[in-house]
Amino acid sequence: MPVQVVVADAATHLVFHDTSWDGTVTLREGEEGAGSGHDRAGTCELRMDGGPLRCWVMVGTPARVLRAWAALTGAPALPPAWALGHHHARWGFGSEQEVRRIVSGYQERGLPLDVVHLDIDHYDEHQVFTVDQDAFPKLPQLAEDLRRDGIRLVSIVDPAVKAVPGNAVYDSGTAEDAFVRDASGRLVRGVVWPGEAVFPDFTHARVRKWWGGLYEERLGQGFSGFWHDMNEPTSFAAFGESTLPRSARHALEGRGGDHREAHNVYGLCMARAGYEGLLELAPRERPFVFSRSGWAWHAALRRHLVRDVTTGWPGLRASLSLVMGLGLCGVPYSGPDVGGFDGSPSPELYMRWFQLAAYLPLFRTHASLRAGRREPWEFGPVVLEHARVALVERRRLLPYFVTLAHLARLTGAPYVRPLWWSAPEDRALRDCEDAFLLGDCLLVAPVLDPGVDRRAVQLPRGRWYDTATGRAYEGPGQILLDAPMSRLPVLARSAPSSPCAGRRRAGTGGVGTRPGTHRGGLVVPDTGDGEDEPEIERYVTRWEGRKLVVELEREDGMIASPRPVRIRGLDKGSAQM
Ligand code: NBV
Repeated sequence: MPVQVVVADAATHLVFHDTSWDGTVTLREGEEGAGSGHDRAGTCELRMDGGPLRCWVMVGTPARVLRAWAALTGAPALPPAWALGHHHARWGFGSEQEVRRIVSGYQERGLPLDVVHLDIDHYDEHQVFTVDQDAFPKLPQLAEDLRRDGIRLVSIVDPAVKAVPGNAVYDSGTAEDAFVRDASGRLVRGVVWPGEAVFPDFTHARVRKWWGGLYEERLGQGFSGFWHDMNEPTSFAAFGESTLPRSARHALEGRGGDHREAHNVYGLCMARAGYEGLLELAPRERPFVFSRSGWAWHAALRRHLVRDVTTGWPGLRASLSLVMGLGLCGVPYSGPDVGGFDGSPSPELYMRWFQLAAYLPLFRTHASLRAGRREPWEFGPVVLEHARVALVERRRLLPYFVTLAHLARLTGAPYVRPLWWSAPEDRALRDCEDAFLLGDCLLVAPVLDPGVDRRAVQLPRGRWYDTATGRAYEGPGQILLDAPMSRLPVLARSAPSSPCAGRRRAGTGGVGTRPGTHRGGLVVPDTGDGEDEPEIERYVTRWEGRKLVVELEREDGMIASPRPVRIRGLDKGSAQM
């Protein structure tokens, strides 16, 4: 994604090098003139293999820059509320019984679970848009039973189509002339999971329309969401590049061109095909399509997964920078495979990953075919109890995540923001990559190294409350906080209010607030799905003598809060609602 965000004393700016060709961006650091006043500016050198030399520059505060970026490329899509809960995936569930066993494992232990993902092993011989009838003979029934328990099913969708007559997708794609060809008109064949395969040319509107219609089969099986994988596109190769040949031809929306130009936008165009198909097939539901591969344009489709992150402490650290980086590039919804894709994490690594991901937009445990287990109860009773705390907290914060999803759609601001988001002039914050802001209200300080039970946290300006102890700290500055295995340090900013679920399972819930002066917070009371535009609620807190008053601001004035309000950091009785 050729997007570059620069934070400097003068201002923040975003540069988008608007071409999908391959290229390099070389950044050279400037030099400070050691008091001589002759500072040498840094430089950015761009070399592209082709395409127009076109770039867009947006300047201002980080929030303004991201707002301009969203205005240019479109608003990020709004996920259905269920997609902001906890997802559990595995390559190799292998059967309906195993899926039911895992789901019961969550339920019997009282662990919240919202989504289960089926990987390529549920396909018939790895063929997309099919089901292995031996292992999953009653998939619609399974989907219905899970749905009754508030759990959605997500299906993996790979673009490669088995090149064999009799495969319904191959046959209909052939009739549609949907597959990528070479310059002499022959089909480009590759090798992927189902064996010899061909690839739809998603850069053609007609092909997208055909592909989008294929999701009807998935909806009929009871799936609610879709996970696009292998869409770089990947084609296995013993040597050379594991993708289509550079000479493969693509429609490129009628202009015509080759894979050098189409490669980077292939995943994006596939997402568009799925998204638009779903909008037509199920117009009353928000399409949930997330993708391993994507590109910078067409923000409505920008929803990503951090791919196959390696199990290990460096992988955990990388997960956070990837989610934060994607957010700054206009992809606000993403998340890693908790525990890492391969191998077997230690209980400590698993726990710390789980705790971090509970505060990231996509919260998904997942692992490879031969990797160790990722269920919270597989790491012993202590980890299980700590995982429960993280899962319950995530559910409590669901209305906050829903609000952040709306704010991302309306303003382009990512849910997960670097600490310098509202104070880019604070150089100490600019150096800090091991903590983040979740919206305006929360500062999360994950543990990213083994053997840590206390960590330094760099605070932005303002008053911050430790959510575990209630103790207040004044920023800017650095503090040391306890980070026992049972929890991560999380601080709440004074004054803004954040929506939290009360005892009810999800929904809009109540408002949690902390004392401050004349500050407010936003709550978006969303129905969870569909396209209805909810009215944004703005809450304001103010002191009235020794009483803290929380009110809802409306066009005709202020009214008492219509929602239950929980005040932290105050003696009982000193708040009025
Ligand atoms: O579909 C199998 C895997 C999937 O589990 C993983 O999450 C993807 O990123 N997929 C890659 C293909 C296998 C790659 C080794």
